[in-house]
Amino acid sequence: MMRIVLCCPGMDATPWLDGLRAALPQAVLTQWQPGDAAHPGAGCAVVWNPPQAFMDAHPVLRLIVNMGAGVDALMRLRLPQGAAVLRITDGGMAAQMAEYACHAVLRHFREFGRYETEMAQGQWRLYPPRRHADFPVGVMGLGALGERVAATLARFDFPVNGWSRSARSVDGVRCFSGEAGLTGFLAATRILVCLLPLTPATQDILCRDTLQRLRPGAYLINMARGEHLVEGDLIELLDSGHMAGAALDVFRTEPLPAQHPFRRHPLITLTPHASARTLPEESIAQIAAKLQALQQGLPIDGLVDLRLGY
Ligand code: NDP
Ligand code: OXD
Repeated sequence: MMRIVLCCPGMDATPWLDGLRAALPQAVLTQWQPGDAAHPGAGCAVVWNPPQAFMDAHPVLRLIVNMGAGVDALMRLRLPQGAAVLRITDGGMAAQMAEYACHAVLRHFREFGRYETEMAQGQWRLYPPRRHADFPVGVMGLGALGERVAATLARFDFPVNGWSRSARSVDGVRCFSGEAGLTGFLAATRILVCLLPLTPATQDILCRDTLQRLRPGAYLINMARGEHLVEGDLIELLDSGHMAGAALDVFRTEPLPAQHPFRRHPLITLTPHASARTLPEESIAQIAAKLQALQQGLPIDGLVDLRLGY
């Protein structure tokens, strides 16, 4: 019998408990709360932002299932020796990421923000049409989310570049990879979309050195993690005129403090970590299907490479 312990402090666990119990009737599912002792016999944990105390209480876990796509918070913990980590792949988030990226790219490219402001001021002014060829987009990260975003943007006739760690091929996308590919990728890109996992190799990657290698009038869309971006560098490059704007969904400190300079910067558009919401129904179905496949010895995707951290 499979014993599963759920740990997601600060979240409403009810839909997850009900959904996992319905999808895995043969499993015994309990919820761990901060202050609890170990739940004996649990070999599998389903977690979101668990504290270190949870891991310390469960040294015999064999599998840790992350309730979201990004495992950076888990990677900061000391995990039980030998435990594998599994994460959500897509789970309905790729379509949401494509919606967010297309909205941000089109809003910038078509100058809708400027028109809205000027109409509200009583003006009526048209700007010359822009050419897609002058606004090449570059997507950093061509995984479950980035690949969908890149392919969707290509359908709007933007030239689209993609960058990943290993070499990839995506229809309609000019693909670059590794450190060696970064220079060409940045030089070919004006609108930069970040969908990288947060790892030691990608932390602070959106800094002065990379952002200033983008084409002049660059625009940044960060939907991945706040720690990818060196915030002060972005503000300097916006104020110097090298960059034309940014749409930011994730921040080094969340919630974003009310007094943060991003809040009032005229060239920055903000959302509260809303670019892709976790969809419990889809995620539960995916977790249940993966646990059943594992029990039958079938291959699954979404196993995290603990050395790479994603
Ligand atoms: P994946 O693991 O499927 O894809 C990651 C991609 O990044 C891969 O293409 C990978 O390369 C590439 N990559 C990783 N490290 C490097 C590196 N050092 N240099 C170049 N490329 C690299 O992740 P997902 O697409 O599922 O998710 C991406 C991130 O999105 C998550 O980690 C999470 O942080 C964020 N996210 C944000 C949400 C939000 O609401 N804002 C919601 C969900 C996720 P390769 O193909 O070679 O492996
Ligand atoms: C995730 C997130 O990684 O919600 O799933 O950010």
